[in-house]
Amino acid sequence: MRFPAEPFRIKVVEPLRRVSREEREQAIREAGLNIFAVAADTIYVDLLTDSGTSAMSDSQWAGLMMGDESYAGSRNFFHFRDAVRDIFGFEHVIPTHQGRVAENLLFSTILKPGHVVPSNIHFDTTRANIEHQGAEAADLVIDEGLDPNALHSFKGNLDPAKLDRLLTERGVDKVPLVMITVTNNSGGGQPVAMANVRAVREVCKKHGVPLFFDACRFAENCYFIQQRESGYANKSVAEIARELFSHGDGCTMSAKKDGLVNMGGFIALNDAEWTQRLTNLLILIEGFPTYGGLAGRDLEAIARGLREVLNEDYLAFRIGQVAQLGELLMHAGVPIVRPVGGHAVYIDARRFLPHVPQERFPGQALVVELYREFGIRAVEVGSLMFGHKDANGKDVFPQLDLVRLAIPRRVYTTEHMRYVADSCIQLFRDRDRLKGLRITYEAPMLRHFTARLEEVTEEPVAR
Ligand code: P70
Repeated sequence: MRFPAEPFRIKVVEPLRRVSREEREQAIREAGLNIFAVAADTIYVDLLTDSGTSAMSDSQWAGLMMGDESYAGSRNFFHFRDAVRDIFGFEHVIPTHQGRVAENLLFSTILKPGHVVPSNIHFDTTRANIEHQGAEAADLVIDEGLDPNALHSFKGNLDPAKLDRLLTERGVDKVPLVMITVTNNSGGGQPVAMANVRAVREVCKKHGVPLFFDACRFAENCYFIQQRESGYANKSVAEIARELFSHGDGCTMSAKKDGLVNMGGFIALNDAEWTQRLTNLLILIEGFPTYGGLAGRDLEAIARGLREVLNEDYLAFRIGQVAQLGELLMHAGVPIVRPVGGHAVYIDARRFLPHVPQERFPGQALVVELYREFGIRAVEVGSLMFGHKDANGKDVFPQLDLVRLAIPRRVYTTEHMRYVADSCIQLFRDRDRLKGLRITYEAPMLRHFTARLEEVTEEPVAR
């Protein structure tokens, strides 16, 4: 497929050291076959995450020099607040140092044990912050959103009928807000349609419940609306964003994604009373309301990044680059989740390694081999990340074992992507030699970050 070439040129370069296969072999062994424990310096193409890994523009770097580090009333706060107000349309803007703090502030202010918060699919940190309050996180994505092969233009949509049922059954007193994650990261970076947001809004209105967005990848979502939803082809992405957020009462945001910065986040909302309560807690845990855990220069970089991310030449390149990686893999028969989402390509590890059963972590086996052979870092989103033992000590596995190739923004060239595609294709041809893994150490929670594993040499038990 063709897509617009990079709408930027390179002014500063960060050299990449190519290390030998032997060096990588040693590094991954010492890391206990856990990619999180490998030194980033030994990686050639790092696709662990698109979060906090963007390249800033010359304007953003220049903005850093304009940082006003006054404790209160920094000029950069006003630039930041005005950018958020212009783009999202919410009145009150509360800076935080990253997305999960915005979530923590919001949920610890308004949630009580027994509450339930519906979303299309909550991102892990969002779910964890809800559960931390003794509340329940309910995922109500449309059925197609859970099927890796269902071709649907807006697989991130929240099912309004499921939402209506939940609100009727639980009662509005138990549901202080509804959320929509754009794009739906946990479902593969799939977009949500404007029509769906309107339908969800109607259900919320009927029951009198506020609607919030997890806005991390809002520009990518709005670009998909422009490209795919009827009635939006002639609207700018900025106009679409304004319309999208006009249906909500507020949002949480990790600016590490579509803010095009390496650190930062915020909450934006219209309700003055909630703002007051959130601000009181902000001062306790993050800082004064005009900096919220960030330096003045960081606020300036976010203000500029939020405006830049709406540039449509950038978005056409960005979405095209990710889509092209997906197409190269698909054409070679590598099983991936379809359609390709906004920020990442997901490989279906169970179909890639059908001879490795789920209890032998096919996704992680693939991640280890991509690093060992090619110096590429991906992340497992499957049995290692989500598997756990039930009350009887029996293993419970998720439906899907995926490997995510998340693409940092404005960082890698098209040739890097071709290298990634060629490497995955070569590995696919050699897949029969890959072995399953077994855990030798695991922590009681969030085990994937610190687990240690080893290769299993004997034949896996037949199931
Ligand atoms: C990712 C990172 C972060 C995130 C998100 C959504 C929809 C909130 C947050 C939290 C996390 C990650 C995963 C694997 C490896 C490295 C990092 N997503 N909502 O890559 O924001 O990180 O700023 O607290 O996607 O998907 P923050």
